[in-house]
Amino acid sequence: MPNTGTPHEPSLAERDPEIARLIRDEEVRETVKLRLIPSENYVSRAVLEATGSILTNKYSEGYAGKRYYEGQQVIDQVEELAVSRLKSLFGVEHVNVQPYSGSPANLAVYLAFCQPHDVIMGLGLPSGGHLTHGSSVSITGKYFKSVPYDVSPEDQRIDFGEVRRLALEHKPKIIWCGTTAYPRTLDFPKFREIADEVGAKLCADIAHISGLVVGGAHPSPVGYADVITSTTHKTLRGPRGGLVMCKKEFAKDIDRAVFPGLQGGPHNHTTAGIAVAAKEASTPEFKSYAHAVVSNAKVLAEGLLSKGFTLVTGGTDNHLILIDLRSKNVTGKIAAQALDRAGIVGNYNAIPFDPRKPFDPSGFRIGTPSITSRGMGKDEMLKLADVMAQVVSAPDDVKLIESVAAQVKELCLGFPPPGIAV
Ligand code: DSN
Repeated sequence: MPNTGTPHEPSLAERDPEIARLIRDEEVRETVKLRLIPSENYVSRAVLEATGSILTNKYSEGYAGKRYYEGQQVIDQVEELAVSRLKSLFGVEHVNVQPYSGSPANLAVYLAFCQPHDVIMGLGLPSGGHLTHGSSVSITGKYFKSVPYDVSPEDQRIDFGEVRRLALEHKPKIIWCGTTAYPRTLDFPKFREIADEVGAKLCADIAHISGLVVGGAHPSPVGYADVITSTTHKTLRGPRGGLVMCKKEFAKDIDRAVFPGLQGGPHNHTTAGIAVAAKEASTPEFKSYAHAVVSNAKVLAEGLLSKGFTLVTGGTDNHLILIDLRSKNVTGKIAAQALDRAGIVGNYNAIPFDPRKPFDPSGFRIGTPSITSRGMGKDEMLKLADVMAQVVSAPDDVKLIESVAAQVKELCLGFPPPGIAV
């Protein structure tokens, strides 16, 4: 049982009823709505307990056995357990579990391997890349010379001809392979070939797919990438945090970059939550979950196609679907807001070569990690495609949206999410 304080201490509800009520409101929202944002998920009760523990009280700059504060008898064990579980889960030689999230994990990679103004390459943001892979609005596009590669206009898949041509021309220090809005399998061997040809380090950012990778539902970059980064809270189903994994030869550079290069004390309560998530992710049940995430996404994609939706790349290989709403004559924002009112929560998103602006783009991004964590399957995916089509074709129809919201709520109540007492 978690320590809930001494009996004379007020509970959260007594001490701060406003925050207690807001947490309860969010629990209700996460229960009665279909959460389709592909980077979100539900953590288990066990992960929640570890993350909400008194381990938040301790400072522990440094690494196990080499800390700058005394009193690490317990924290060293927590971090060592997290690291050893992650090493065997991913099959890697070294793990740093201290990055506060995915962006700091990626910044640590730059700090370890690059000097300011070095050339770096990553998938462009409009093609489904991440801000920290060299976007001009990110520090990574300001402090480094970013040469983005894109997807092909023909099939909207990564254009390896262009990756190779740009790499040969610009000789990047690092090449990122990683995505936030790309529905297809990443070809790590192909990236490796190009990185070898130009002497670049290959950095795989598997934040979105790390749960699929460890569950065997997406190929692993291990053995191809020099460095692998990830968040811990997406398909991996841990608390919000970050990881950098690498070969032993880069361990010192990566560790120095994370601390003292970028961060101070690690968030030990998060480390404990990640350790629990790593234990959960090593089970056969998690493997089934990872495969179910992908099969649900495929069924949902087929359902959407049958309702006349256009999907970027024509479908999905992973947990994510990017809808091009132009054929439905509605913008991403209008569709996203109408669907949210109907209890179907995704995010408006740019599509490749989007003629519209990023704040009001043509696409809508959804994914199946959260609804699969609730145990939903094929029937629910087909129902979802059906109600999505209804809402998108009449985003101003208040009566329809109320009716869909009621159906969604009923559906959701049949699939209680992990970690939330209904
Ligand atoms: N914000 C994350 C996502 O939604 O994909 C990426 O960092």
